[in-house]
Amino acid sequence: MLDTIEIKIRSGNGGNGSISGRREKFVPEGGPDGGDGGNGGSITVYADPNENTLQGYRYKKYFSAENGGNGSGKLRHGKDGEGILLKVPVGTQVWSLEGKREQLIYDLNTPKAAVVLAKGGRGGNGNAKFKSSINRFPLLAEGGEQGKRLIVRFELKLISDVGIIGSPNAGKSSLLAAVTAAKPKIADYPFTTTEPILGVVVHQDVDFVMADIPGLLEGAHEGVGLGREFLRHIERTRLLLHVVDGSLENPLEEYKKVRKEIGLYSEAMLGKPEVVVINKIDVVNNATGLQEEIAKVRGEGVKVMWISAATREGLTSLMNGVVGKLNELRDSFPEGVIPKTNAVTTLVPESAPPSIKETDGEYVVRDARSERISKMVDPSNWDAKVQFYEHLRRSGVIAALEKTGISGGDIYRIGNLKLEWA
Ligand SMILES: Nc1nc2c(ncn2[C@@H]2O[C@H](COP(=O)(O)OP(=O)(O)O)[C@@H](O)[C@H]2O)c(=O)[nH]1
Ligand SMILES: [Mg+2]
Repeated sequence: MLDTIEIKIRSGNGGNGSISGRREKFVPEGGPDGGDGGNGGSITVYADPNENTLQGYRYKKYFSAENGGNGSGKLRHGKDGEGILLKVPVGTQVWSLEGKREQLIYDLNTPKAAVVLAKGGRGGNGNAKFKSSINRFPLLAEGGEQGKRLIVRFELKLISDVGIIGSPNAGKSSLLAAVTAAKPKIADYPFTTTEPILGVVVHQDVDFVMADIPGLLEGAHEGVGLGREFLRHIERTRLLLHVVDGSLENPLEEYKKVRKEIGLYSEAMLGKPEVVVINKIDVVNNATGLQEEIAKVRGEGVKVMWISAATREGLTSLMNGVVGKLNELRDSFPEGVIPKTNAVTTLVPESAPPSIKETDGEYVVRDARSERISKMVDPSNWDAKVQFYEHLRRSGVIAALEKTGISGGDIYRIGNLKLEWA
C-alpha cells in the first residue's frame, strides 16, 4: 500500500545579475546597463481533489525546478525559472526529513490548499542597480541566490477514498479481495483484527484506495476504545460502501444495526455519503422488497446496488457507481486557485552580520550578499576588485577581518574569490 513516499526536491537557482554597459564618457546612452537575473522556480505542493493516491511518486523521486536566467545588457531581465507543482491527494501530510529529526511541516487536509515547500532563489541585481553618486560605473553585480534542497516525505492520512462497512460476515473482506490485490482474511466467523486493510482499485483509468473497516462486533472482545477507532477509520474515508448480506433472514435489521452503531458514536457520521451494497445475490432468490425497505429508512435518494463478491456479478456496475460518486463528491469542492509557483524568498537572511572562520591558514568570510557579489567579480579586472574591496569595507567585512588579527600577505576567501590582505 503506497501511502507514504519520500522524495528529493530542489528549487531553482536565481539567475546572475549582469555587468554591462559603456564606460566612455560623453557616449549617449552610456552607463551601466546590466539587467537583473530571473528568480528560480519554486516547488509547491498542492492538495488536488483529483488525486487519490501517491502512486504518481512511485518512480519519479527527484524534482528540480528551473533556474532563473541570467540578466544581460540593455537592462534585460533574466527569465524567471519555471516552478513545479507537486499534486497530492487531499489529506496528505508533509514531513521534513532534514537532519535527524523528522518533522511534520504541513497538513494538507483542505481541498486545493497549497504551500511552497522550497522557494526559488532570488535573481541577482545587475550592475545598473549598483550605480550611485560615488560609483558612476559599477563593475559589480550579484550572483543569483542558490535554490533550496529538501528531502520530504508525503504521508496520506486520509486512509482511503472508500470505506467498506457492514456486519460481520456480510462479505466486506470478500469484496475488497474481489476488486483489489489486497489479501484480507476471509472467513465465515467474525475475525478479530481491528485495523482496516487497504487495497488500490484501478478502474476506468482512475485509481482509488478502498479500506475494509472491521466493525465493532468483530473486535468486541478487544475492549473499550474500539468505537472511537471505528469512527476514526470511517472519518478518514470519503465514501462508505455499506455491505449487507442479502441471504440473511432479515437483512434490513442488520443494516439498521450497523447504522445504529455508527450513530452511537457520531450522529454526523450518519450523514456520510453511502452506497448500500447487497451482497450474495448468488444465493438470494427474492430480495426485491429490500431496496424499498432501505429507501424507507434512508430516503429515495440512497443508492442501492446488488452484487456477488463470490461470482463477481455486479462488480463492474458497482465500481462504475463508485467512480461516479467519487467524481460527484469532488465536484462539490469549492473552487480554489492554483497557486503561482514562482514565489520568491531570501533563503539566508542578508542582514546577518559577516562572520569569519580561520581554516587551513585561510580566513573564510561568510556574508550572504558579499558571497553573491564575489561570484560575479572578474579577478583579472583590477577596477572590479577595487570596487569589491570598497563594498567589503562598507558592509563591515573588512572591520571584521581586522578583528581576527589578519596580517599582510594573509589570504582571505569569499565564495570562490581569494584575496590577499594588503
Ligand atoms: N455465497 C456467497 N458467499 C459469500 C459472498 N461474499 C462472501 N461470502 C462468504 O461469506 C463469508 C464471510 O465473508 P467475509 O468476506 O469474510 O465477510 P466480512 O466478515 O464482512 O469480512 C465467507 O465465508 C465468504 O466466503 C457472496 O457473494 N456469495
Ligand atoms: Mg472481514
